[in-house]
Amino acid sequence: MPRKQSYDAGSITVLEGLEAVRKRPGMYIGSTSRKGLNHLIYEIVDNSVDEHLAGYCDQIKVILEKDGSCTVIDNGRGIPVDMHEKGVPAERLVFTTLHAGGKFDNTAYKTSGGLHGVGSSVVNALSTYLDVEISIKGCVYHDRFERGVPVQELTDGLLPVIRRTRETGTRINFLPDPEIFEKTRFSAAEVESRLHETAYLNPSLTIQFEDLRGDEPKTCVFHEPEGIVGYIKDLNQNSEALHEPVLLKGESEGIQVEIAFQFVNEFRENVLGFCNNIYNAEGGTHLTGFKTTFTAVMNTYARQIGVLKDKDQNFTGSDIRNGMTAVISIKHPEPRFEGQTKTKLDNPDAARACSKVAGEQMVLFFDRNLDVLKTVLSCAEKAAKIRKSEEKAKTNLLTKPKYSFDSNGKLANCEKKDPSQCEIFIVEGDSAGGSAKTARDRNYQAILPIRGKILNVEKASIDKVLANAEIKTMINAFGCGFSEGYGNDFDISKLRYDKIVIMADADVDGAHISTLLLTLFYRFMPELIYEGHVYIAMPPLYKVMPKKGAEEYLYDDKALEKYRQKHKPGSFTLQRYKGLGEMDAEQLWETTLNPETRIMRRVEIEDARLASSVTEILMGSDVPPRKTFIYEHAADAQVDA
Ligand code: TSJ
Repeated sequence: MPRKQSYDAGSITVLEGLEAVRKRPGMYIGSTSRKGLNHLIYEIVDNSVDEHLAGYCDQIKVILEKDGSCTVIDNGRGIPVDMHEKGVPAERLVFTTLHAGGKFDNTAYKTSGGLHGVGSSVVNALSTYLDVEISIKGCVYHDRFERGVPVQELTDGLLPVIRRTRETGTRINFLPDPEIFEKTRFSAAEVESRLHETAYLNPSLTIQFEDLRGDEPKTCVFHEPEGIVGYIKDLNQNSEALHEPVLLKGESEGIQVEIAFQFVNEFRENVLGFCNNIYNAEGGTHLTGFKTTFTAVMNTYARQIGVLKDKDQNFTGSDIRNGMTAVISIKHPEPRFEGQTKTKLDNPDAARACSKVAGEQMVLFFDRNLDVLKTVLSCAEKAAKIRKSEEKAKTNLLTKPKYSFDSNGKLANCEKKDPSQCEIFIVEGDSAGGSAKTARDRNYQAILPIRGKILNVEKASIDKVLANAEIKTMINAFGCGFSEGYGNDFDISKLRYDKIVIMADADVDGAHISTLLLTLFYRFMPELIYEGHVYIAMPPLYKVMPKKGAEEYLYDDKALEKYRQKHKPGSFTLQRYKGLGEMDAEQLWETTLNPETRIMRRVEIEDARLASSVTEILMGSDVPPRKTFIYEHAADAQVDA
């Protein structure tokens, strides 16, 4: 059992025993999947962000090295290296003792901090090696650990100096341990998007990102002096904005509150919450506090300026947020989280603070900006009108016999009824759908062919979404309804399939269809993704048939390149699959249907968030960003067990 002891005036609780971390890594970093892997970087970077918040660091650099390791460098004060108790440098304690935070202790104040807030010692325990260079007082000090154990010899109990410097700061280089992680390749797209987010939330910080793993090194710099206003502009860059972004800022009960919002000409809301720089996927009290007050104040205005008459009912909260993009960022000294993924802020004082700041500041703004007020209220009017027709559409959908899920004759259902054993494949195109129907094991595999491009739910009103034949068929087939804002009719316990597999061609159109589907699930059935029911099939691009030896499927161009290096030209024939439709039933069974041999990838909520944000990119005609996105995601393919 780890021993709990106090030191440092009782402000931090120390748990010894990194072995506990290696035994149950999931407890400390959530999972050992790619998500957990990327999390290691954030745990380290958060320390530099803390140094920034303390006022001593304005540059952070994150490098994905060619050898698969990651380097994080900051220009802060440097982790203290002087002697701490029992002749150990203070820095050693940072990396070898489990810090308070997360489940163990919530009293230590930390302004930044990861999902579980356990920090650098956990990263150290889960790394093959972790190398440290600290620049302080004119010297660069060196330390090194292997699987959490110090291997650098000390001189008189102190770290050796490896060179002199005029700078100060900390540099960490670590390699995630393949014994711990299922996947050891960091996702550049995800890390990049998270670093960009951090830059938006910390306007005076500059974050440099380098990915040296590919053939051409990639560098980008994130510096966002406009803060969350810049974030709002970014989120809305492909939408028609109806006014300039609005910033509401203030402090209450020791909680700093910043809210930025902007309405666009679209039928959707996108309200993101952050506490201490951490995204709250499940929302929480800060969002409810803001939303409640925003609704109340806007209804009052609506009556004042006559948009609502005495006899009219109030607008609903989602009427009023129709078209809204908002970021709510608070700094809280003692955040507490709850929910399925511990990402829902739970502090009641955060609701009060956001309500108070929003209420006071929005009145100051709208009293002086009547044009924006009218614009926002006209979005609410449109939404209310649609809500009424939508209520009709909903009743229509619900009055249909609930269990006739084959509403338009295309679903080829499976014979088993036990959801835990059933799978449904959503297949692009009728011809591929036909082959899949022949190839499947009809005992437990259902096939739902969908035709061409499905509706982009980000661009359509709810009644259009529900009127869409493919979407209706999917909702009916899954059996659990859909959720939309607060009108939550979604019931995951009714789900008829354990796995929902998106099966699209390995090309740009296929990727587009996958993102549209992910966006649909993300917006209307997010629990499907939260609970891990959604998968993406990874059909191969090539089949190689050597004159001697076994045939092989190759899943990307890199694999083909590798194969070509190992096999002489002329020693094999190459078949290229332009689409799923080109595979015969047996090939389709082997590559995408048979659980023993297929390759598919479970979708995580982060993928869906990204998908939702790249839908626009994929819609456009510019090929390069699409290629990166697809490639990035293809690289994580694995055989599903
Ligand atoms: F996670 C980590 F420990 F590995 C790590 C820490 C990684 C990186 C990239 C940076 C850091 C880090 C820590 N940067 N800056 C600091 N600052 C301190 O640890 C520090 C320095 C001075 C004082 C002080 O009170 O004088 C206090 C602290 C916490």
